Amino acid sequence: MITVLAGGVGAARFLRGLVLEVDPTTISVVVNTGDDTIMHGLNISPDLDTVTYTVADAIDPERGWGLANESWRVMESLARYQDVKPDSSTAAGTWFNLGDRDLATHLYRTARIAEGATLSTVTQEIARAWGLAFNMMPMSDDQVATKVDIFENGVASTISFQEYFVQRRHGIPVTGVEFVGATTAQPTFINNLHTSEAIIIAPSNPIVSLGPIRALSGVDAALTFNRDRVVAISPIVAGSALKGPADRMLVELGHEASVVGVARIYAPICSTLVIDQQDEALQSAVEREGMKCVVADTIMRTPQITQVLARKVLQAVK
Ligand code: FO1
Repeated sequence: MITVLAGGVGAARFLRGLVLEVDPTTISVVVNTGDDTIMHGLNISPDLDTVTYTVADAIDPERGWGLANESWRVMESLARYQDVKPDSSTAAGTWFNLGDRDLATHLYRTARIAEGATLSTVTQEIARAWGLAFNMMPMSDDQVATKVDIFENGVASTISFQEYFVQRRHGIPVTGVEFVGATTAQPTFINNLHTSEAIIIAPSNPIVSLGPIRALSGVDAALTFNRDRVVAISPIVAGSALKGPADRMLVELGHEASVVGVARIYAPICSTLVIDQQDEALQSAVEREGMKCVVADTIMRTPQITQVLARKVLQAVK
C-alpha cells in the first residue's frame, strides 16, 4: 500500500500520474480538510473536491478548482438578495463562487452529514460516484479550521483560510497560521502510516496544506517513526510556487522560499526530498539538511510526464 498526504491542486496533479504507475486500489490518499468551510449552510471541502474532480478529469484546468463547462446561474441569482439582507448577515455571499454543477457535490455532502454519516463515509461515496479507484480519506472526521493571522491597514486580525485565500486573493502578508481543533481531532490514517511501503508528501503547500495534517495528534510521531519510507516532492521550484501563495507565505513566516527551506521543514519526518531539475545546483545543500535528494522533472505538464515523476518518487524509498 502507498499513502499520499495531499493538499489541493499540486497533489491532485501528482495523483493523475501516480494512478498510471501503480494499481490505484493500492493507494490511500489523505486529504487536508483545514480549508473546509460552510457557505450558504453547505459543507464545502475544497481540497477533497479538487482531488476528486482532477483525477476524474472533470476539473476546470484554467481555474484549478471547480468543474469544467460550469454555469453560474445560482450565484447570479443571489444578487437579488444583496440589497435586502441585513448588514450583519453573511447570507447570499457571492465572493466564494459555487458553480451550478459543483453545488450538487456540496448538497450531497451536506445532506449525508446531516443524516449522521461521517465525512470519511461521504468522501468514499463521492469518490465512487466520480469513478475514483483509490481510497480517498479526509485527514479527520472532526473539524479542524485553518486560521490565518494578518496585518491589514494597520490592524492585526485572524480570518478563516477562505477569507484569506479567496476573499483577499491571498494578497496580504500573513503573520501566523493556526489549526484550530487539530490537537483534539482524531486522524483517520495513523494505521496507514505504519503499514504503507511508501508515504508520499505531495507537492502541496508545506504550511497550510501539510501543516493541518501534521498538526493532528500522533501524525508527526508516526511519520518520524517511518521516516525511511517518507518522500516529499518540493512544491517550490526555482524559488517560486507553481500555484498559490506558498513561496510568499514561507518567507512571511520566517522560512526560505527554496528547496532548502522545504528540506528544513520536512527533514524531521521525511528521508527524501524530490526537487526539480531547475534546482539541481541545490542538491548538496538539501543533503546538508539531512535528507537524500533526488532530482527530477517535477513540472506536471501531462499525466504521462507525471507518471515518470511518480516512478522516481517511488524508487527513492523502495
Ligand atoms: N478558489 C478561488 O480562488 N475562488 C473561488 O471562488 C473558489 C470557489 C471554490 C468553490 C468550491 C471549491 O471546492 C473550491 C473553490 N475554490 C475557489 C478553490 C479553493 O478554495 C482553494 O483553491 C483551496 O482552498 C486552496 O487549496
